[in-house]
Amino acid sequence: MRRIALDNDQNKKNMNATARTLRRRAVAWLLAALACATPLHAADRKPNLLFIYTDDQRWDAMGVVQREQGERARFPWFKSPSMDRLAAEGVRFRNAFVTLSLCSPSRAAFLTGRYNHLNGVINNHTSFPENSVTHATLLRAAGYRTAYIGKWHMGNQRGQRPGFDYSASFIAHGRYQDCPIEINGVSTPTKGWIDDVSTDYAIEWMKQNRDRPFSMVVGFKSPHSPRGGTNLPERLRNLYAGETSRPAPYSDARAIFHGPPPEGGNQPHPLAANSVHLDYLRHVTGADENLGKLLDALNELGLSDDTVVVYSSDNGYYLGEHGLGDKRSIYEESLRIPMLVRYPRLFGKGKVVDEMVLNIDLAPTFLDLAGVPLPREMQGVSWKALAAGQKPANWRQSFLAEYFYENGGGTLPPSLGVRAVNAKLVKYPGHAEWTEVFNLAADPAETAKLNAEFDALVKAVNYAVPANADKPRPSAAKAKKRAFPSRRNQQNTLQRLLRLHS
Ligand SMILES: [Ca+2]
Repeated sequence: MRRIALDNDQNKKNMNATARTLRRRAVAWLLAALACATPLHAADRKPNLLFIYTDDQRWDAMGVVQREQGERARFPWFKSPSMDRLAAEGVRFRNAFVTLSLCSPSRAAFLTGRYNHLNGVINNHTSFPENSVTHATLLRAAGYRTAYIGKWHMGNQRGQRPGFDYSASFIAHGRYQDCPIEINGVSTPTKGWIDDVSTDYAIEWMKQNRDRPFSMVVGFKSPHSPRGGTNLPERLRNLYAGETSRPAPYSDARAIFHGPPPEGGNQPHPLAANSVHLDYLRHVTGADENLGKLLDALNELGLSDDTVVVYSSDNGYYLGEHGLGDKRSIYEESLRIPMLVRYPRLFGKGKVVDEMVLNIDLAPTFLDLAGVPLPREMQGVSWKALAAGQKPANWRQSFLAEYFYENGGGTLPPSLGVRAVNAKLVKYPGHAEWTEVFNLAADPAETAKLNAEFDALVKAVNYAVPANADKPRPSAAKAKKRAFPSRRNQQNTLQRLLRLHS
């Protein structure tokens, strides 16, 4: 071994110079190592935003909710491993609602953050206004790449989806098998089950856009009718065979607008049938499988930590409760939606939040997460702080629910309601005799109306359901004459009513 002499000045100088060089190299290496350990985009990059929503999935069509409900669960054997995974890795909102329980209006509300009487889409026959301000238009202006994949369904609108750089989407309801889709407006044939196809397009687009912040919406067609048989992929057609759902509770508590039962008694609604439930849940399982594929793709692309994933549905669904099927009216089964959120950099794991969140909150939340200022026109509120485990002061205690007459909407009347934390008031314009008030804390099934007491209170406080809860505040001069009460008055009225029954 070669010995190095260390006993003269030159050697000492050489040693000092070598030490300095080594120190410089060590510092340089350390900096390089730190840079590698912390990718540039992780600290500074804005999060990706991925919103996945189904069509007509009621809030309890999730395995995690069925288990939570125990004896009250209607489908205790139902499994949704991907939704459960998202709930375990993120936050589940247990009180999530739409402001209008119908497909196109809710889709427009998710995009605009605005109530439907303001965003221009109040029925299923209206195209989304091309000049609308949405989370997509604002995020695109802030440097995001934006994409819309899958079901859009606002009227028969076709063409490039407004506000999105890229779209792969079908017209209206499309069909479950071999559905032609429009790639940036150009009709293209596809093979296979539509939600599988949409997922493939979504994953491919994420791969191509992984290097810069993106915002993507994926709309599944499931579990919207027509369901079952060849509307399902072969792999799901016999799933849950032999299982039985629990009967619809309070099916005899008929919706007020349907009047008393006919002679001979109540006939169950066709959507109360077990075979309907099995097909419905097979479709939800198909959506769950594709949610799983999207989550796996995020993992494989190394994007899971940097992507906010939100999973929800465009409206709830009756399966026989109140003698009803489908949606539209504003009892709980129709108004409630699933809402799961995951963002490991900011939100906790396996958390639940009970504050009320709405479909109109999605756009403000996405903008908030991306650091984009919120436009005044949005009535929704960002739930970023809620999902991060904070308790924002003055979080909403009530919201307006609405439904408007539509051609083809059947016999359902327009309705306006105020849904508060523990109470609900529903008015049916032109039918004062149908007014309903429920104490949700004592009667979550909405079976016992408290109208008489409410009438007395209405007289006492000059209360009326707001025709438009989001009109600008009246000026001071007009305030005395205002036609609708303030939010505080709405809440006070309901609270006083509840106190009478506590
Ligand atoms: Ca729907």
